Amino acid sequence: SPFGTGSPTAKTRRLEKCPEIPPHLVGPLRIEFSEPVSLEGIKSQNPELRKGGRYSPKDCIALQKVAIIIPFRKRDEHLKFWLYYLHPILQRQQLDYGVYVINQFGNETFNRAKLLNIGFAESLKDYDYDCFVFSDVDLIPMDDRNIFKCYNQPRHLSVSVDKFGFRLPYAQCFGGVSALSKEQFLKINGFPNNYWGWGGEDDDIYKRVIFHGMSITRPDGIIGKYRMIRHNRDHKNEPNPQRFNKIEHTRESMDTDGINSLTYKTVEIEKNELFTKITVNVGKPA
Ligand code: UD2
Ligand code: MN
Repeated sequence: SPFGTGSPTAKTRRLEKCPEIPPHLVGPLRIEFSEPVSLEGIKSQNPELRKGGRYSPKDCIALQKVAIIIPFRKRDEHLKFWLYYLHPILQRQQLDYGVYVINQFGNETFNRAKLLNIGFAESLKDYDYDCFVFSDVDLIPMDDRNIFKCYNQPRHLSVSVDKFGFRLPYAQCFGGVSALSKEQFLKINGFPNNYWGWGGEDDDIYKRVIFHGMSITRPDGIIGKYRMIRHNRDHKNEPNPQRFNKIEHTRESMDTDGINSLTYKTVEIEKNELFTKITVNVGKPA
């Protein structure tokens, strides 16, 4: 050939960035929880996953490195459905991602926001993530165009959940599933560590975002559809009676209570095939 050594082979060709719009998305998805799913089945359906629930596209360079952080205790059935539905979606979204299940050790009161802070810190020990998606274990997107990535402002992904009649319950709602870049997360000093039990922590996080001059972006109500697996309130996650008082004081507390004051003890790190499970002792309410 007059053009030198010939066309580049698969081995020597430099990968290009993945396209802004992932080409294999399908749009609306059928999500149901009537048939149980098995971990073995999920493994065989996702052969390209690496240890610890890691993946990166092989044909292009992912636009973002995303850690997905799930606060967890005794929700194994929900986690199976989450893994069953989310792994294929995240691969179609061409993300370089890892799944981190942050499991609260012991039987003290649950602390969702502190577990999320721990997920941020622990996932960064694993890989140089630049985006963090925080997701409840029981929330499954109904449309794969709802991309698990970060935007120029913090993003709320679970905007129309079936349990709320597919509507945003209130304009400041930031619970469920959210995405913050590393920079956005550090700007708000992460999440509060002192909300024990159910409720309030999501509103505190919303206020941190607003008080730091940022705003919330959301997909539209069609792309942002979600199903929540039906459940009862868990033992040791009763509504926190202090939540109303605490969210009145976010402005004063946010710069001293957060990722800069986070303390915990790691109990165990398990790199499973479908996810990394990090069991942590978060302590108990003071
Ligand atoms: C709402 C919010 C949630 C959070 C919570 C108040 C939405 C859609 N969800 O969810 O983000 O703000 O209110 O705290 O707005 N978990 C366990 N084990 C437990 C307890 C909790 O794994 O024993 C985890 C699990 O990931 C669960 C999440 O914490 O999905 C939130 O708890 P929930 O599902 O009981 O709260 P819910 O549905 O009212
Ligand atoms: Mn729930």
